[in-house]
Amino acid sequence: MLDFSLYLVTDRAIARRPLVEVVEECLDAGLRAVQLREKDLGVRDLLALATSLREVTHRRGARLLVNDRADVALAVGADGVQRTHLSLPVAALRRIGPPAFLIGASVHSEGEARAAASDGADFIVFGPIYDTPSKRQYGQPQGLAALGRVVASVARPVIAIGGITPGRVREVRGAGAAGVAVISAILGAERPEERTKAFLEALGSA
Ligand code: TZP
Repeated sequence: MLDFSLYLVTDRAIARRPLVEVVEECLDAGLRAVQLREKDLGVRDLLALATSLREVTHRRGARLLVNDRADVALAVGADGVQRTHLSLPVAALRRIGPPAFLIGASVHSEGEARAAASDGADFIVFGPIYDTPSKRQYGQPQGLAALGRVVASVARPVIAIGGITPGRVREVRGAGAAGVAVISAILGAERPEERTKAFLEALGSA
């Protein structure tokens, strides 16, 4: 079981203020898990940002996962890695990670979700569920019915991503999602901490 239902995914280009500052406010509002996902950053800048995020998450007992870069995750003592189809396989991540290292798998189809679950990923992030400007490159939104099929086909928690807002949490949960992953609805908000609270209330974990 996951100990979080709201998973903030970073995109510093969307944040209206320095990313670490915004993430800290969200943590103070009750956020329990952050995924560092800054694909354009060189490894040293990524490491510096991961170090800062590790500090602010650790101070509040919150989770930090790093997208793709297991080396950076391990170097800063992050709780886990969020893998994509281009990342190290789950078995290799298990070998290099500490015993409780969390491995999330980002997938875009039911087949990928099944494969990730049978490889031993701890949880699945599936999307985009709705249309989202941040992810047009992944094609058409998959919708709630596809989310329901993924949930039914894997014995792992499934987190929904892509265009999620507090108002959509109920239907996403209704389709069986264990939680939601969010970029723009939080980071792009004028008051990210208020939006975080709105998500947590909608998720019933405020
Ligand atoms: N993977 C599928 S959709 C997406 C990712 C990383 C982007 C989600 O961003 P937003 O702004 O929460 O729709």
